[in-house]
Amino acid sequence: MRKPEVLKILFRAAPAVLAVAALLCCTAPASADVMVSVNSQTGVQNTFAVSNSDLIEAGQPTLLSSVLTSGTEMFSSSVTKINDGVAYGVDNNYYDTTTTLTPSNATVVTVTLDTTTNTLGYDIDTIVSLTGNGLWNGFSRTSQKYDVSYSTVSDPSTWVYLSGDAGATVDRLADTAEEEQVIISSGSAAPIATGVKSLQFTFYDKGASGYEQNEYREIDVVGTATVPEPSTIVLLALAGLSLAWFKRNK
Ligand SMILES: [Ca+2]
Ligand SMILES: [Ca+2]
Repeated sequence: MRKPEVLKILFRAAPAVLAVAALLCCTAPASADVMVSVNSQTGVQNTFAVSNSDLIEAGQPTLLSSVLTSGTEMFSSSVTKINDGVAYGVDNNYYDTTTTLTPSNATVVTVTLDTTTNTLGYDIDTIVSLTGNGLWNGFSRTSQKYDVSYSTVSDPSTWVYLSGDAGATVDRLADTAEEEQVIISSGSAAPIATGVKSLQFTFYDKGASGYEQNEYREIDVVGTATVPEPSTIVLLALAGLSLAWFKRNK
C-alpha cells in the first residue's frame, strides 16, 4: 500500500475514532467520591468565616438562580440565607432562625450557575456549609445531613451524586455544638467536578428528637470557570483537520 493511501485511510477513520474517544471521556459518572472534613466548636459564637464572593453567592454574575424545589422553610427561615454572605444577622443571635435556612426533612434546593459568559461551566473546588444554633435544654440544631448532586453543561439532565459519608454526602452529628463547619473537597489538587451547570442539595433531619431540623447559615460553593484542557483543544483541532481532509479527498 502506498504511503498516501495509508494516510488517507487513517484520516478517514479519524473522525469516528475521535467521536468514540470523546463519548468515552465525556460520559458522566453516576457518582464521584469526595472527602468530608468537619470543624466544630462549643461556647464561642461566630467562629467560622463565610464567603461573600463564592460561585453561588447572591448578586455574583456566576449565579443564575437558587430555588427551593420542594420542602418547607421552617421557623420563618429562608433559602435566601444560605448564599447571602453572612453567617448571622445584625443581632448576631444564635437562636434567630430567620437568618438561616432550617429545612424540613427531604427539602431540595436547586442552584443553577450562569453559563452565559462561562459557557463550559465551572470547576468546583470545595463546598463549605455552616450550621449554628445555641444550646436549648442541652441540644442544638447544629448537626448536618445532606446530599449533593451536580449536573454539567454537556449533560444537564444527568445528576452525579457526590459520595462522601456513609448515610449521605454529609452526615455529621453535632447535637451539643454551637457551630459546625463542614468542608467537602476532592481530597487532591483536582476539582470535585468540572463543567458544572447545576447543583442540587437535599437536606435531611439529623439530631436529637425535637431538634432534628438543622440551622444552615451559609453554603459556599468555591470554584472557577472551566477552561478547555490542552488535550481537548488538540483533539478538536485534529477532528476538524481530518474532517476537512476527508471532505476534500472523498
Ligand atoms: Ca456565600
Ligand atoms: Ca447566610
